[in-house]
Order: sequence, then C-alpha cells, then structure tokens
Amino acid sequence: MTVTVVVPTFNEGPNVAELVRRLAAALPAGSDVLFVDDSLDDTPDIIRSVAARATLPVRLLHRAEATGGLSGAVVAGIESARAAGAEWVVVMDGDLQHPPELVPALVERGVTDGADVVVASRYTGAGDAGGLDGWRRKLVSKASGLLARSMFPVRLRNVTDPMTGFFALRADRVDPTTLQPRGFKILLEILARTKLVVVEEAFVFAERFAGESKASFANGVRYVQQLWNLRFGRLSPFAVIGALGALLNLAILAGLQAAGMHYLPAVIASNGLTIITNFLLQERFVFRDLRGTTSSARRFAQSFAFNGSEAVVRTLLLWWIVERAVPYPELVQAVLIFVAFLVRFVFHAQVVYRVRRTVPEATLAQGIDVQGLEAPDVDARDLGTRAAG
Ligand SMILES: Nc1nc2c(ncn2[C@@H]2O[C@H](COP(=O)(O)OP(=O)(O)OP(=O)(O)O)[C@@H](O)[C@H]2O)c(=O)[nH]1
Ligand SMILES: [Mg+2]
Repeated sequence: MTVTVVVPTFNEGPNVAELVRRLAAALPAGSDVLFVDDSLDDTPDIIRSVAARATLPVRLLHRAEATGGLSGAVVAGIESARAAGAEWVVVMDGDLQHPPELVPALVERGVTDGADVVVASRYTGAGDAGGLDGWRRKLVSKASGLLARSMFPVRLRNVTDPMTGFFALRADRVDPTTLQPRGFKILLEILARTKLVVVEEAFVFAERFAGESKASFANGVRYVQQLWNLRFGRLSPFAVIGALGALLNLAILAGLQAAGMHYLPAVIASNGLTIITNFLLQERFVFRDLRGTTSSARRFAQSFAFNGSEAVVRTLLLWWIVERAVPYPELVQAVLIFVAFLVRFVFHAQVVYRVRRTVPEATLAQGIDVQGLEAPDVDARDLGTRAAG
C-alpha cells in the first residue's frame, strides 16, 4: 500500500521537525510525506533541511502563488500524489493538532471497509475537539458543521465532522480537476461534488504544537460562500418561501388591524397562518424528495411546534433586546429573522426531513449489528438541487 501524507503549510516552521519525526515513527514502509507550502517565511528552508535528515521520503511543493488558499494547496497535493502513484492520500494539518499516529489506522479502516474516504472526526465516539481554542471556536465549528450537513443531507449523512482537515482518500476515486478549491474546507468540496463511500474514525483534536493559527473571520465568510455556491438549491427555495411568508405575514397583520382587530391577536393569527402556508410550500418545493418514511401529519406537527415556539421565543427576545440593549426594533427584528431562518432550516433538514445514516457494504458483510439503519440509493436528492457552479 503506498500512502502519501499531504501536509499544507503556511508559516509552520517550528512544527516541521516534530511532525516528520512522529510521522516517520508511525508510518509503514512505502509511505512518504508531501508538504504543500505557501509560506512567506523560512518554512521551505526548514522543510528542506528536515527532509535531508528524515528516515522517510519528504517532498516539498512550494507554490509561488497561493491559488485557492488552503484548499488549493490540498488539491495540488492530491494531484501530485496521484501523479506519483500513491494509492492513498492522507491530508493533515502541519501544526500537530492531528495525531500522526492515527494515519495508518485511517488507511486500514478505508481498506477493510472498502471506503473511498475515511474522515477523522472530532464529533463521533471517543473523538474530542478539545484543542479548539475557546468555546466560541467550538461553537462555530459545531454550528457550521451542522449547517453543512443540513445543506447536504445525503452526501454528508455519515459525516459528523465535515469541517475536519484530517482525512484519508483513495487516490483514484477523487478527480482533482472536478474540484473548485477555495477557502479553508476542501473535504466539504470533495464530499459534495463526488458520490463516495465515507466512513469515520474518531480522534482527539490536540492543541497546536507551535506557531500561530491561520483561522480568521475572513475564512469563516469564505466558508459560507463556499457552502452557498456548492448548494444553492435546497436553501434557496427555502429562502424564497421564507421571504414570501414574511410578506404574507405583514399583509395579514395589516389587513386584520384595518378590519378593527387589536394588534396582538392579529400578530398571533398572521403567525399561525403563515406557519401553515410555509409548511405546505416547503413540502411541495423544498423537501419533496426527502419526505420519505414519516407521515405528513407528523411532519406538520413537528414543524408547527417548532415554528410556533420559535415565533414566541423570537418575540420575547426582540422585546428583551430592544428594552435592554439595542433600541432599534427594525434592526433587531431583521437580525433575529435571519438567525431564526437558519435555525429553522437546520431543524427541518435535521429533524423533520432527516436522512438516515448508512453503513458501507463491507461493514454489513462483517456482520456488525446494523438494526435501524437503511441503505437506499438516494443520492439524486443532493444532485437534484445542486447548482451548476
Ligand atoms: N499551503 C497552505 N497552507 C495553509 C494555508 N492556510 C493555512 N494553512 C495550513 O493549514 C493547516 C490548518 O491551519 P490552522 O491555522 O492550523 O487552522 P486551524 O487548525 O483551523 O486553527 P487552529 O486551531 O488555531 O490551529 C495548517 O497546517 C496551516 O499551516 C494556506 O493558505 N496555504
Ligand atoms: Mg490548526
């Protein structure tokens, strides 16, 4: 088995020697390491001198132009590894947050399970995101992963950590030329664009060994753009229906008040009515292909309960924030409606129209208990609503 470990680096000099030392100790014969470097400092020199002393082959691809950022670097690494004949490519960060000792286990898991991709996950089994700096980073990581899974319910059905930068790929199953790398999250791009058998392996995300984080707010914005471009389909009709519902809501409110009704019962009536029309339109236009096994009465009950509670909470929150902190009701309302929209979308994708997990055939053959799991070929659901870009 030939394995190439692809390590994207940007100013990671102080981590190189330690990473190569631990990789050399962990990897079986026939493996090599490929640094894809966009550094502006002396990291390339450090990599060259570590390579000269290393007990396994270490290659350096220093890019003159950092096209596509981190994702572009990973794709360049996959291309180079494929050209050099690697059967498996393992992508990992250069700051030792990803334990090198796990690399062989990822590849073995892929081989025994017949998988194309083995995702090292912080959010499954004994996995842990401990090394993420502070609760805000943890929350952002969790929330953005959940959003991604809601937008790709089928492709990411078996993936608890689509945001991870640690994964193994069967080299001939991914065609780098079909990818449009941008931003920080290449795994998402790979999984969203190609139909692949995916399994997960738990891991504990460590603290950075040395050097500084390159994660930034700008990268977060790029991530949302990436998601949006990858999946324009499912969220976008949801957004159109949400916007129509908001207009309808205001029209009913105005009409009832004009007919002499007090504004409070008018608000309640218009909320109730638009929750019903939103549900009917969503069933028809957004989630039609995901209605699956539950009854429509049950989906309606879930949707109504959630949207109703959400409307109550949102109104109370609005009142509280306006009274206490930001005396601009329109502004607060606009922000709350947008946040509520995302939360509502995640709830409907994760609960009301949930897609169940599958297991790879090799695991089935090994006789692992798979009760309650199903394996329908429903990939067209994701494909059907994917935008051309
Ligand atoms: N080649 C290349 N590598 C990059 C680029 N940006 C980040 N990296 C590398 O990608 C890996 C992940 O970046 P980190 O800064 O560790 O991001 P993170 O793990 O989300 O953030 P921390 O938890 O703070 O470390 C590291 O090995 C970086 O050196 C880039 O533009 N080009
Ligand atoms: Mg890191």
